Amino acid sequence: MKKFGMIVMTASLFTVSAMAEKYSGTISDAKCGMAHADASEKSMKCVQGCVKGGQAPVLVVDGKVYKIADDSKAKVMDHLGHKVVVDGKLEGETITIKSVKMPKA
Ligand SMILES: [Cu+2]
Repeated sequence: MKKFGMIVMTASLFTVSAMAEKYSGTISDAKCGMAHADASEKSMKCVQGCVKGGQAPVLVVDGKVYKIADDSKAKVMDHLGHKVVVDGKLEGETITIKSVKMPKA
């Protein structure tokens, strides 16, 4: 963790725009999108089912659906249907994820 912090600090000296940002949202799937942004148990089960069925996981933030970069998908597999705070970088419609946390209820 310490090493990571150093890298972030060093990087921020050069460019601010490349820094990761935090996004609060819900992990849903590409088929159901915003329909599952409520993080209810029913939504959770559907998202898990859809992703197992081959749908891509997505992040829903404030009613907008963002794709998750291919190399970041593994990071949300434990959080399908959950409300999460994602630390990552948004490029166009796709988010690259550094870390995923569940906010304290
Ligand atoms: Cu679904």
